[in-house]
Amino acid sequence: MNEVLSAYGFSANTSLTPHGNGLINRTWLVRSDKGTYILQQLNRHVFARPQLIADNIEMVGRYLAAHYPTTIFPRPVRSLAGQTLVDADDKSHYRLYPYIENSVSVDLADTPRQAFEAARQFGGFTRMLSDFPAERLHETLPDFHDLSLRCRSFSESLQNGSAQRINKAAPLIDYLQSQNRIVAQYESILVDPGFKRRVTHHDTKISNVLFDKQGNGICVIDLDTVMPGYFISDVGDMFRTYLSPVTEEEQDIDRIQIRQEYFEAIVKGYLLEMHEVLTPAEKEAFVYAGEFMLYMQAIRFLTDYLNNDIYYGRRYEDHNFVRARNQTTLLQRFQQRSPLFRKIAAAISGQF
Ligand code: GN1
Ligand code: MG
Repeated sequence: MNEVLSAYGFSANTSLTPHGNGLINRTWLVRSDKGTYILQQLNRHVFARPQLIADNIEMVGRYLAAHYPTTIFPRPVRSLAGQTLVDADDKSHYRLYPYIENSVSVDLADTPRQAFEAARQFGGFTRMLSDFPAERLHETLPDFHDLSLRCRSFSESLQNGSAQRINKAAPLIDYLQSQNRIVAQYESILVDPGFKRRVTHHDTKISNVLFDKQGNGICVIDLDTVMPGYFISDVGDMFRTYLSPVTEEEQDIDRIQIRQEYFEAIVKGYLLEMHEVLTPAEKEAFVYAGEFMLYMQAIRFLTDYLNNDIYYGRRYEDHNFVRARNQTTLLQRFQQRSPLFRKIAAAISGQF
């Protein structure tokens, strides 16, 4: 770590404290005599080509600076040698961001207003970039939200995974396999000219938005997975992570619930920015967005469970089983509300 800190010119009396709770990268708050920063170590098994991320951030940053000069967009701090990524001896890559003073981040949405503000930030991000040619961005994680591919990986884990775990997860496996119309609908979106490939964030959890002390959204952060994609990824991941009062880590399924006011807040906040950008076909797909992301996350956790936790890791024996069961329960509870939510989304959309 010292070699990394000295690459940025930090002195010996610099303190590092772990920050946030992402599953993939490692993050620290850096306090130094030069000021406060955020340092991140990119997971080199997941992001095999970190230079692509740095290029994307540069392209997006330049476009926003030229077209929306007042927008806040945290760009990486360069090392003394002028690099945006610093290589360490252990082959991992680090980058540094300025810490935005007076910003607040939240780990779990606990008011509908936070959900609204976050949705507005993610919607605003895609809207500001709606004239930027999305295909110019690199796919930092190829096929990241390709549901067909995730299903094939799930099928492979049923062939080659742990027999004991397959047995234990049988009810979850049966339910998820019975829902393959969610995959069929995704495949029809791929060939539907009404769905556009847009600049999509792909990780819209609430901790990826910074708020000010009054609770207004300031900006979105964590641009590792900004790539061309569909709006259902961003809206769906907001439903997945803001609708329930408990996270994907919750073991007690009775506590997993769907909060209707949060659904309304996300649709309103997102449409406030995106109503002129989204096509009619996309506006009809809000509820599908939730099913898409919940289904994908349920099968990703379950696949990893069957493959003995090689991707997400685990802190206890059945951790990924618990996560998969949590996401499957949330999917089922979301589906129970779908007819009502379709009406609500259509009504909100009609207000713009
Ligand atoms: C990972 O690292 P984190 O927590 O931001 C994953 C997301 C999942 C999420 C589930 C690159 O995100 O796709 O939705 O875990 N990111 C990657 O918690 O796989
Ligand atoms: Mg992330």
